[in-house]
Order: sequence, then C-alpha cells, then structure tokens
Amino acid sequence: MRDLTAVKDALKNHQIELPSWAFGNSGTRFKVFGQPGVPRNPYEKADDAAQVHHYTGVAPVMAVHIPWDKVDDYAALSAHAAANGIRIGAVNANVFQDDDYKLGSICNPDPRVREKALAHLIECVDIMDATGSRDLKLWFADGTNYPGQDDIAARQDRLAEALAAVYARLGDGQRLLLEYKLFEPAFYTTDVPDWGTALLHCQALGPKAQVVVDTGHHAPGVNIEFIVAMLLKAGKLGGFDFNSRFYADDDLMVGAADPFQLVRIMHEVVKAGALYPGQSTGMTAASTPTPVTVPVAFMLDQCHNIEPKIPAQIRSVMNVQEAVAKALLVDTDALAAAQLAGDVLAANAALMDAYNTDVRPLLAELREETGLAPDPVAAYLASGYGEKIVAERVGGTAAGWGA
Ligand code: LRH
Ligand code: MN
Repeated sequence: MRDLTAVKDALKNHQIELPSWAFGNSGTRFKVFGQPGVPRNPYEKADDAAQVHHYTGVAPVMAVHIPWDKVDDYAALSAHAAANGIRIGAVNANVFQDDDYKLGSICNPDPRVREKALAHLIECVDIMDATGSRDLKLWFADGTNYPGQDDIAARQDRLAEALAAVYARLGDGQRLLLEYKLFEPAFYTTDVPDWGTALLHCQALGPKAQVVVDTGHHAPGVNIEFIVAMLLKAGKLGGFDFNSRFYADDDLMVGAADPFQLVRIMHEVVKAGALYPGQSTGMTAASTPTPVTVPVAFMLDQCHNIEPKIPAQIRSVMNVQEAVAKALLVDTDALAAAQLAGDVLAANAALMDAYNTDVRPLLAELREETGLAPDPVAAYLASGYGEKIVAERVGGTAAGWGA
C-alpha cells in the first residue's frame, strides 16, 4: 500500500476545474426549474465557484462558456476571479445555439455559415489572450439527422479545414481540446462522435491539439478507462468533462451513477503519472511507464437541474477526490506482480481492495491538516452564503443556457 504522506501530497496537488454554467439555471427540453439566488452574470458565477474552492481547497479554476459568459472586459473578470482566489480556465466555444447552425457550424454546407462559426472560434482565442487561459475547448453539435442529408466525408474535410485555421491562431502556451459526443442534438451522424475521430483530427493538427473525454458522451457499456489508457499512451489526453449518467448525456454529479467507473478511470490516470505535471507514480523504476508530459485538465461538466448548485459542485469535487484517493491507494507493485503472474483473482483484488477502502477519514484529516473543515458541504451550509445570495440576488435575469 502506498504511504499515506505521498497519497496526501498527490491529493493536495490535484486540481479540479469548475464549469461556470453549473451555477446557472439548467434543465431539459421539458423544463428548466429556476432556483432562487442563481447568478445573473459571470462575476456572480465566479463568486459561487470561489465558494467551492474555499471549502474544498482543490478547485481554483472556473471554465467559461461564450457567449453565456460574455463580458465587456475579460481582464476585469479575471481580476475579479483572482480577488476571490480562483482563475479563469478553459474557454468553451459555442456554435450550437444560433439559427444559422441548424445544418451545422464549421461542417455546414454553406461557406458563409462556416466562416461565421470560425470567426467565433477565433474570437474565443482572443478571449483566452485576455483571461490568460491555456485551453480552448471545442465541442460541436454538428451532425445530420437522416441518411443522405449531407456527405459524411465532405463534412470531415470542412471540420479539418476549420480546426487547422483555429490551430494556426493559437498562441504560445495555448492549446485546443476537441470533445467528442456519440449523438444529440444530431441523431444520425455526429461529426465528432467518438475518440477515434477526435484523435485522428488532433494527430493531424499537431502537438497543441488534444482530446477531451466527457464521461457522458459514450454509448452504454463503453469501457471509458480503455479509451483513457489509449489516449494517455498516444500523449493526446487533454482533459475530462466529468459527470455521470444512467442512460445518455444526463450530466449528473460525477461519481453519482457509477463511482467504481470513476475509480477505474482515475487508476489509469494515476498509473500513467498524469494526475498533475510531475506526479510520481510511486511504482518501481522497472514498471514505471513513460511519464506523461501533456497536462490533463480535470473539468466538471454538469447541470444541477433540481439540486442546489453550490453544494452539488462541492459534493462533485469530493467525489473526484474520493476516486483519486482510492486510485492512489492501489498497491501497484502487488497489482503488477499478480498481472505478470497471471493471477487473475489477486490482480482484481488489488484494485477492489483500494476501491472498497473508505477514504473519507483520510480526506477529512487532510482537509483539517490544510486548515479546511473536514466536511466541506456541512461547512458551506453552515456559512449562510446560500441564504445571503437568495436575499441579495433579486432582480436582473438569472443566468442559464439561453437555449
Ligand atoms: C455538450 C457538452 C459540452 C459543453 C456543453 C455544456 O454536451 O458536454 O462540453 O459545451 O455540454
Ligand atoms: Mn462536455
């Protein structure tokens, strides 16, 4: 078993990125249930994200989504975030909510529409220059609903052309993260439907392009940790959009639906030394894989349609911490020995023992050692912040997806 000091050090170094849109109203096509106290602008979203970092200590970054987080002065937004102890992270482009994009954005048969979409992607890089963000995150709703609607290969050419133009605009220290999704809103083809398609485009683009694995974007039964292991080996795992689901892209709290899957995923990350730059795998020299040099962004991408949003984000961060702690507790030498010996049961037991370890006392102790309350949710609820924002945030328009 790995020594607990090393485990605690790794947990202290691991950071989680929060989605600004999780603090706004969200829902399904059936209903968006508004909640009192919801932010009315990106500044208030940053205030709420700072609360999550304040109580967990490991979430100092908030991703933004454009135009949902459009402001006149992005440097001022960054300064406001910094004043609250966090920073602006990934800039998410949005070319899926304009009437012009009915038949697609950068894959649209109409060059005028493709130019419009590309201009937005480039504008997002301009915003990254202002916020000091490293990551441009690209998810495209582009696809078709009926066979024959458009030419599958021609759409891929249009996609590659636009991605190359964005890639060329990236500055030093900037990169693009391409996110795939099996379906929805398109229901026949999606132009970036799976990890293979995303990987092919990123390999064609170059070292500044990596793949994002959104845990809700696969067909039922897909082995996501296998995909993670392959992308890590290819040096192309740029990040995660963590959430969980029972059926489709449910965007529920990470770890809520399948906590064991999250541990299996984090086991691949920890084993590869990709938890944070310079993470030691704690394995003996012989079995240490080539260290991963591409930083992985651990982002949450969730919608709290019915539950209170800030405590839900705090709970989600804790779920990731618990999965990481369990992955760090895997006896990697015993596991490697059993695997090489073909001892199936012993190998499986090495992973199950870590998974079945109650890591909550370890995490509570770590929080106290770092000056935090042992139970972040209880501490937040006792703070009165939730009641304060309900009282203060009267008037104005609650933030949402604007869909
Ligand atoms: C698409 C997605 C993408 C975001 C959006 C909020 O389903 O996962 O990452 O842009 O959700
Ligand atoms: Mn996502």
